[in-house]
Parts: sequence; structure tokens; C-alpha cells
Amino acid sequence: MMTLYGYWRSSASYRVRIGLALKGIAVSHVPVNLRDGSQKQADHLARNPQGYVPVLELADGTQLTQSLAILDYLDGVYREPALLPKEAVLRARVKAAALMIAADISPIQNLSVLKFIRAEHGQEDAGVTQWAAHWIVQGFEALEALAETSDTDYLLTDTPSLFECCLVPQVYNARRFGVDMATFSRLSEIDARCRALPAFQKAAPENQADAIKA
Ligand SMILES: N[C@@H](CCC(=O)N[C@@H](CS)C(=O)NCC(=O)O)C(=O)O
Repeated sequence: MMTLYGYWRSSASYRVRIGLALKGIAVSHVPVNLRDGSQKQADHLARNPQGYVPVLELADGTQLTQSLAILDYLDGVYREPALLPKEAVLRARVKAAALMIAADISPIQNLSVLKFIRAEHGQEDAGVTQWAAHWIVQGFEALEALAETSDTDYLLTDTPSLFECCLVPQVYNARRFGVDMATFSRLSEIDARCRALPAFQKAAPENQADAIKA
């Protein structure tokens, strides 16, 4: 069986959990507690020198990092349901939308970035939250404009794609940082449609064994 080293609230881990659940792949979960710094301990650095989750360990011990690369691997090996359309232009457009989140929005509010602006730039909770929300809103404005050009059930497709694996965790984060999702009606509609599906529910942060129940 595969093992996913992740953290319940990590959006990159959440992306991979969604992909695994959509494809019905059995996986064992090993929590890496980002709050106590376990990601910087030697055992995790041996898995990923970046000190990030997720890491997917295959049954033969091979370790894969970077959520989009992991999802690409899963999509290549477990073909159905496909996370990417076969048609080349649509495929590129779905990847571009996923990268708007994974490459442009999400890294700016990574835990280590937020810790840095808190420690090195004197920001308190309000400043840190404002920083994160600002970049999410800017990215979501572009995504909402893109979303309004299509009328498919999901962003550009009739079934959840690589994009939705990225969107739902990013909306979860947006809510944590107080972003008013009412402004983003089509993104909210797609997010709600996804979260009604069993695979997305299985992958949800609150349904993970390491979730801290408030
Ligand atoms: N581009 C990476 C990002 C991974 C990443 O940023 N992981 C975060 C959690 S979402 C992390 O491990 N942060 C730990 C830290 O910042 O110390 C991916 O998509 O896998």
C-alpha cells in the first residue's frame, strides 16, 4: 500500500488526498505535525529536503514530492477517472488554472512564509491575515473571471479535474483567512459541488485522524 506523509490542514496534502480518493486508491496516512516543526526533523528531511509535505511513498519505497507531480504520477498510472482532459488545448487550460493556485496563490501563504513576515517584518496576526487574504483575493479575481467564461459543472470540465483538486483546499484556506467567498460566486458554486462528493468529503481536513477538533 502507498503511504501519504501529510498534515490535515496542509492544502498541498489535501490536493493529493482528493486525487487519491477520486481514484479510489487505498493509502495509509502518516501525519507530519507542521505546528511542532516535525517537517524540519531529520526523518522528514530524508523524505523531502525541502521540509514540506506531502510526500507520497509508493509500495516499493519510492518517495514522490510536490503535490502536482504526485497527482500527475497518479493520473498516469491510475487512469480512471482522469484528472486531465485528453484534448491538448483543454488539458493545457486545466493545468494553467491549477497552477494559478498551486504556483501563484498558495506559496505566498505557506506556513514558513507567514512565520517569516511575522518574525522578520514585525507582523502580528492581523497583518499576517491581511497578507494571506490579499494574495488569495487577487488570485481568485482572475480565476472567477476565467470561471465565468465556461458553464460546465466544474471549471472547464464535466467531472472534477486537477483544478478542483487545487481549488477546494485553496477555498478552505481562504475561509481560514476571512476571505468573503460571496464575491466569487462561480468558484463558490464549483467548490460546493465538489464538497458534496464522497471523495472530497473523505479528503477534507476535518475528517483526518490528526485533525485538531476545536
Ligand atoms: N509546492 C509544494 C508545496 C508544499 C508545501 O508548501 N507544503 C506546506 C504545507 S501546505 C508545508 O509543508 N509547509 C511547511 C513549512 O512551511 O514549514 C507542493 O505542492 O507540494
